[in-house]
Amino acid sequence: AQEGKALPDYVAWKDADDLIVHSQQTLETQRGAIGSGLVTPSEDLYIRNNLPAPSEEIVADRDAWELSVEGVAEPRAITLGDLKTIGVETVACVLQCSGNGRAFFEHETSGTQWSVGAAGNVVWTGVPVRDVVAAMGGVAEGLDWLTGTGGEEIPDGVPKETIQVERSVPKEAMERAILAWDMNGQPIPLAHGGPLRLVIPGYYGVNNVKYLKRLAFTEEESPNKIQQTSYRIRPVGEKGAPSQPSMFEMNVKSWITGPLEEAGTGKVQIHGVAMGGITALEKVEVSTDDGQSWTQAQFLGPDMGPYAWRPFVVIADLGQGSHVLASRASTVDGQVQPETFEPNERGYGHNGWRAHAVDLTVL
Ligand code: MSS
Repeated sequence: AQEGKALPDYVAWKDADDLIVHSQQTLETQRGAIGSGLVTPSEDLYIRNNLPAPSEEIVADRDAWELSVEGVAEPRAITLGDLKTIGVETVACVLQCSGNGRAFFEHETSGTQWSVGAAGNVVWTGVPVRDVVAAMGGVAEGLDWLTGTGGEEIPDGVPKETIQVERSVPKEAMERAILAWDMNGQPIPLAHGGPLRLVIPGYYGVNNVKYLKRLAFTEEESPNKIQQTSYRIRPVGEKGAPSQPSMFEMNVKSWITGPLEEAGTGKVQIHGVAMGGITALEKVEVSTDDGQSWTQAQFLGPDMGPYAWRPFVVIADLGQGSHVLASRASTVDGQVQPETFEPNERGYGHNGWRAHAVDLTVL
């Protein structure tokens, strides 16, 4: 692990060589370790916890975990064991922190200085939220938000609104949301939200609530700080407010994962990963001349669906000297990764291709 920090105990099973340990609660995948990886191995996946992870006890008897479902015609508590009998679906999607790319902003930002590695492509298995809702008589009338509450214990005396991880997303997102118990074919590790996690394909990481203990259809967004004022795109220097855009749908983005520093002359394989957010990708282009000309890249491996990322490759003939390598993704509905991205106070959502470019020296 870089930065001279050892892996924290609760993620001691991770691959230290592929990770950057920013803090006990924030670990990033190294850019070079992403490579052309179609599915991010759990050992390499980034970690972002707003609160310390709960004790391992909560994954001792996974099927006994209880979820309270509210805002449906027949609200009730249901165990994970019983949820498994309602339905099952597998979805591949990018899990990406809202602050991924924060390090590329030029203004000073508070928060973890993520480069590209607060993201991974993950395969989740669980029950579709729409099936759970159907089994409980449908969404009650007039409730526009789907709210998930995390299972971390809130210390006595701390008002829960100030720290509890509870996120609301527009109700429509329930059509593709799942309540997941498996990640990459294994029971979800505690660090990634086991025993039960709300997964909202195409939405930023923060909406994918770990240790899910309550799923509620609500009239309003959660009153908690993490919803009301945090995770909002706000002008530099301004305070967070509910009127500002919340970190829901992810934008189109790609980045090169290799080579990152040096290469020999002759043919060079330039590879990376690209994602469309909530829309499928149309193409990725690569430039080796600082964005003056672009070549269409080839996708590598199978298409795992619109919410997954796609590894790509371009083979280029590069002469000795320095080259600026950049990639630019576009979606089937015409969104194109922009050259630059407007600064925002907390440094969220950066997808500008120029800042993500690589300075390569060909020897
Ligand atoms: N959940 C809970 N419960 N808690 C916490 O803290 N965080 C968030 C999500 N969820 C949390 C939750 C965030 S913020 C993110 S990114 C994610 O998660 C991460 O994941 P992983 O698994 O990687 O660690 Mo930013 O937007």
